[in-house]
Amino acid sequence: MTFEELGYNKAVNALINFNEPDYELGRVIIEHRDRYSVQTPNNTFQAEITGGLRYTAESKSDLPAVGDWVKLSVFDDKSAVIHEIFPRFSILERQAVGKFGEKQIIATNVDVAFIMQAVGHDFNLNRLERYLTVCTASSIKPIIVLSKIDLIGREEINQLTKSIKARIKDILVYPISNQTLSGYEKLKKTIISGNTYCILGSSGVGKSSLTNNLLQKQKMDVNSVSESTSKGKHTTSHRELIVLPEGGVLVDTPGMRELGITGGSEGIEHTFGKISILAKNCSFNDCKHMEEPGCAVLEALESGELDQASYENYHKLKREQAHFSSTIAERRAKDKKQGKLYKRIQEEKRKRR
Ligand SMILES: Nc1nc2c(ncn2[C@@H]2O[C@H](COP(=O)(O)OP(=O)(O)OP(=O)(O)O)[C@@H](O)[C@H]2O)c(=O)[nH]1
Ligand SMILES: [Mg+2]
Ligand SMILES: [Zn+2]
Repeated sequence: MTFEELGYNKAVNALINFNEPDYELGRVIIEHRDRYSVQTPNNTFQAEITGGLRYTAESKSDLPAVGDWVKLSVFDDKSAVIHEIFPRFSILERQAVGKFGEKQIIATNVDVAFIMQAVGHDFNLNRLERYLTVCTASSIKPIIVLSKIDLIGREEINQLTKSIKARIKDILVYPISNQTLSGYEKLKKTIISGNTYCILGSSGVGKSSLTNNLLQKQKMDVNSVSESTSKGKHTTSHRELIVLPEGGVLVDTPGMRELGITGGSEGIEHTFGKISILAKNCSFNDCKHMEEPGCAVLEALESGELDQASYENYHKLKREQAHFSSTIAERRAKDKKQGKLYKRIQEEKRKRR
């Protein structure tokens, strides 16, 4: 295997200048409870992190994640220690489930995300906009994959594709079937050596089925129970980075029930490009498009030029993002205050000595 086959491309090279004879460069392919599987061109290592790395980590984001390029010292042909995590050119992250104001990394150094939705009851435009927002906020190119098209007719497939394009500008949509392999040739053309792809989507849409088909091996477990009885059951329980035989690196992920928005508002502005463009014609620069006079967004809504559901989703994601940012700010302020208090106590102790 070469570094390129492992996903080392221009974007990575711009951030890493690795030239240390005593160490090896590797990529984290699986995150276990207390260790990591790290792949190098010649070997797969089970690696722990140095104590230093563990103690200086201020949050989980400072620890290795699937997709990271790391500096390794090797013990034997199986075990190694991670000394350093190299800067990431992209971080795919969401709000940690049940922990407001905390982030959870899904994968790093990802070039393209396949946002997968199955035709039928999984299909949901609001959720597509949410996934797109998360991807564009992380500078990851999103591609929509519509799966299970063997279950519907051609006409219906065209309708779904049309409804996506009507709401979301400049987006690639690939309808596929993991069963008949219809649409595979087109999708495969987007996968190129040196790039890393991540498959995102709800449980049961066919992420692992796609992974196995591209890998030409039954590596990932696929749900074998009929859909009606397997509701809410997740088949894939961990993220794994997989090197494809025909080039490209793929990260299969467990189905996600929630994809909480983090980060800034650029992702939202980009996803809702239509609103951003309209907003330029609002009377007020800081128009919130709620009830202001001379609001071009509200006018477009009135005339039917802008979709009502998309407008409502825009505000929903905006509120969520603002809430997340303020929680982060509060947390930082609290940490800072506690830090100051701690310092003062230490100083007073010293004086008393
Ligand atoms: N008819 C049809 N069924 C499919 C297709 N793709 C996957 N399935 C079936 O859907 C079920 C779920 O597929 P998986 O590949 O396990 O789905 P997943 O997205 O990996 O699910 P999680 O790992 O739980 O997130 C399995 O029974 C598959 O056989 C498809 O294109 N058409
Ligand atoms: Mg799976
Ligand atoms: Zn406005």
